[in-house]
Amino acid sequence: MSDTALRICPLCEATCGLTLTIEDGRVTGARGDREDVFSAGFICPKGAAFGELDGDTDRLTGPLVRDKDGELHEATWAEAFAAVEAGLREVLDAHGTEALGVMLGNPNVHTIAGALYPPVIMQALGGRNLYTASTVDQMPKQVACGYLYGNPLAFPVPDLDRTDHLLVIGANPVVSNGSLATAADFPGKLKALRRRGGRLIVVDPKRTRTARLADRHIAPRPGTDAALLFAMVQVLFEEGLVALGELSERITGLDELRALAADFTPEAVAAYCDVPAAEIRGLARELADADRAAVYGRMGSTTTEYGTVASWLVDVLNVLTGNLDRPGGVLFPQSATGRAPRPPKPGKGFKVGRWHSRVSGHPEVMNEFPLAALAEEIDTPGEGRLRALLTIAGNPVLSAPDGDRLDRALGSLDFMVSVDPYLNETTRHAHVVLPPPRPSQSPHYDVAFSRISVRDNARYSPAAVPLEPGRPDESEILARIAMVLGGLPVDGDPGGVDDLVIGHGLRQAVGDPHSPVHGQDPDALAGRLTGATGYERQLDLRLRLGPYGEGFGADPEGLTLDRLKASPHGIDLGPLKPRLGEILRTPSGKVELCPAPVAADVPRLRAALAVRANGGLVLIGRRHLRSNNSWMHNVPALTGGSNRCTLQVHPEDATRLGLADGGTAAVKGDGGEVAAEVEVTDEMRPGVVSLPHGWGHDRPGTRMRVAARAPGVNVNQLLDGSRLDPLSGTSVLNGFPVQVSPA
Ligand SMILES: Nc1nc2c(c(=O)[nH]1)N[C@H]1C(S)=C(S)[C@@H](COP(=O)(O)OP(=O)(O)OC[C@H]3O[C@@H](n4cnc5c(=O)[nH]c(N)nc54)[C@H](O)[C@@H]3O)O[C@H]1N2
Ligand SMILES: Nc1nc2c(c(=O)[nH]1)N[C@H]1C(S)=C(S)[C@@H](COP(=O)(O)OP(=O)(O)OC[C@H]3O[C@@H](n4cnc5c(=O)[nH]c(N)nc54)[C@H](O)[C@@H]3O)O[C@H]1N2
Ligand code: SF4
Ligand SMILES: [Mo]
Repeated sequence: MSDTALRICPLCEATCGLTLTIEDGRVTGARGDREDVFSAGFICPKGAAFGELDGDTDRLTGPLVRDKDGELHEATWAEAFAAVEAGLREVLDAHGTEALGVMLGNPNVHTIAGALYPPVIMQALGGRNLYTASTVDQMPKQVACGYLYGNPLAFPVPDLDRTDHLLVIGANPVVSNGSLATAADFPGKLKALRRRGGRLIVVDPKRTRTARLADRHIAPRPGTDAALLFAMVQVLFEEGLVALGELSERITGLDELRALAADFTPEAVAAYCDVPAAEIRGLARELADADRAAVYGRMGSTTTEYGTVASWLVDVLNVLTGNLDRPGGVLFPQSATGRAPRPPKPGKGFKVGRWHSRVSGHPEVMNEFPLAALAEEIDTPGEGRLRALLTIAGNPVLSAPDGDRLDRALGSLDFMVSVDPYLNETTRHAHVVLPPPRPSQSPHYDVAFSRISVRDNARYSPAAVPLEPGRPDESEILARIAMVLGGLPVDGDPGGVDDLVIGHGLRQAVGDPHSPVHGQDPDALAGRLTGATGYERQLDLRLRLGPYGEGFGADPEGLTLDRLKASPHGIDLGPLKPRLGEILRTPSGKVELCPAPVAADVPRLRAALAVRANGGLVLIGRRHLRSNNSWMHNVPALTGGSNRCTLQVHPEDATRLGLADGGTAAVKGDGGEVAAEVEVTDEMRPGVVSLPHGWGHDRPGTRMRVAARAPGVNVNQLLDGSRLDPLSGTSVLNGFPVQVSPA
């Protein structure tokens, strides 16, 4: 018996709609859903392998619990939850809240459960030891947006369908399919931009697949983008090209910015960036000249030595050219599950450092400490040491600096719980592993990515394959953990967690004079929510009270979960619209163009300009279309073919270093040494080598048999965790020094 079901792909940020073929409860095929309102049939090899990934026989089907001899064995769900309760309670009772750390990994932004329950878990715990993948990723952008707009989650995204000029800084969307700019078929949109006469310019030390599509490719020395972007700002001021348009009344700090940029002339930065001054000047003039332009930066701009400064300057350029909050420029999406628009008002502004980490004194940023500091918080003795850890959808042994140290630290914990479908490099240390069901058995709504989509839309896929009786979904798993941390018995009704969240949300809404339900009875409103499960009722609440919602009767045509379910290919909510006024929550109520904490980091950059490059090699990362971070190397459909974990080296460097294509190189960094196969390619810029992350599947005690056969090496072993962007606590993963020699 074969059947089809629609499912939004959770495997990257593009959120493509898939049509799954299902036979006897197994996914036997996946193709693009041509009727999907957002992706219109686009699919990539990962989406096409959804069935293989979903049906991977190494996926855990039930929980694992560590016995007294230290061995993991299969257990019932009731036993596993009881073990979680006992283990966490013991640590918390003996050592207090601060003894438990929480690590949230990337797939949390790809699940409903990951969107709805981790905040409840953190609140129930009341602790200050949160670590996430953000500090090996986009945190610099969040900090920059926090200061500029007063809201660290307000990301302006490039209006890909309408722009005339796209300047890409350190992103490779033809391979990554886009990030912090959710667009299905990003490659197609870049081609369409060029077809309609627009320009694509890529700044990347490597001639990537995206760079090959571009009108122009500029290859700076890694880590120098902040200086290059500053020089563009300087040119805009110097040549009278600043054109704020309607933004002129809505910004502060223009004079301070001009003064700060004054000495970053193209000539002053050219040698540091290794880009001719005339080219930098040209970049600025072309940007100013374009009718509608967007500057867009990603990993190559954020995970660098000056990540926050570079991320800030990306937005500064959009402001100075009048392209912020304008069609064809960069705009703030309006998510259907976000808050309904509020009248503009000044906010409290963005602050970091409300508390500091125990060992290195890192400031908290958005309640988080740097992921790079997790190991030291566990293995450094003393009062307040982390003794227990909860990981949800994370594999920091491979994704964070110095995996060997973290690996040892995790092995020393009194108690560790992992919510993860695999027994991998990280979860192998857990005392209890709680696997979520397969993606085909999980519902989907992109709470996170609808905040950053290049076109507003709402799409919901219910689970395509029913859960086995007694099997908890990921929402229930996380709700039960929240119950333990909140002091409730773990075997109680997990729906109570949803009721609490819903009750809290409704009480806030009825007390809010701008809400359509102001003054109404929250219990009566709760009774009107539909949805078969707690998370569905939460979703219904968010949709109803959101910007497109029916507001419990206020707009009878508006969105509800039922309406969304009646549109299985999704609901298109139109192109992005200007809405800066609703976004701004800075103390001044304006875009604060020259925030003091960012300006305070500029002398560090200025000092770097004076230091001549020593000619040493630096390393950058890369991604592969058939992979995602560390967890897709166990699927034969996505891993066959030649070795992908190679050290890419420019021919000149290869000759100078005595490296042969196909030979082995020893690569050494602050944190250790790895040996990798050499791939000589002139796509690299001289002086720069590249190694992908997410590899190194050769540790014992994992259960990923395919991955273990071609383990690759862990690039993050080359780091010791000390190189951070100081404003965001984000690791420098791109542009760090290495030594390379034949092995
Ligand atoms: N050197 C270097 N390091 C990097 C990067 C780089 O470019 N270079 N990139 C960084 C970036 S951008 C990121 S986002 C991080 C990622 O860092 P992590 O989030 O730590 O790593 P992932 O490999 O994404 O691990 C995801 C984990 O979630 C599990 N998982 C998959 N699906 C689900 C699910 O539905 N539910 C649950 N509970 N678990 C699930 C997987 O089995 C895996 O254990 O890595 C960072 N590390
Ligand atoms: N196929 C695939 N897709 C993915 C992922 C994956 O692993 N595989 N991971 C997902 C995740 S978690 C994320 S965060 C996104 C990331 O999405 P992207 O940021 O688009 O992906 P990267 O490949 O990290 O691209 C970073 C680019 O920056 C360049 N770069 C490195 N250093 C510098 C520098 O100093 N300056 C400049 N200008 N450029 C530099 C690199 O050469 C690279 O081309 O991708 C997502 N999508
Ligand atoms: S591009 Fe991303 S969302 Fe689309 S099919 Fe591929 S992995 Fe899935
Ligand atoms: Mo990421």
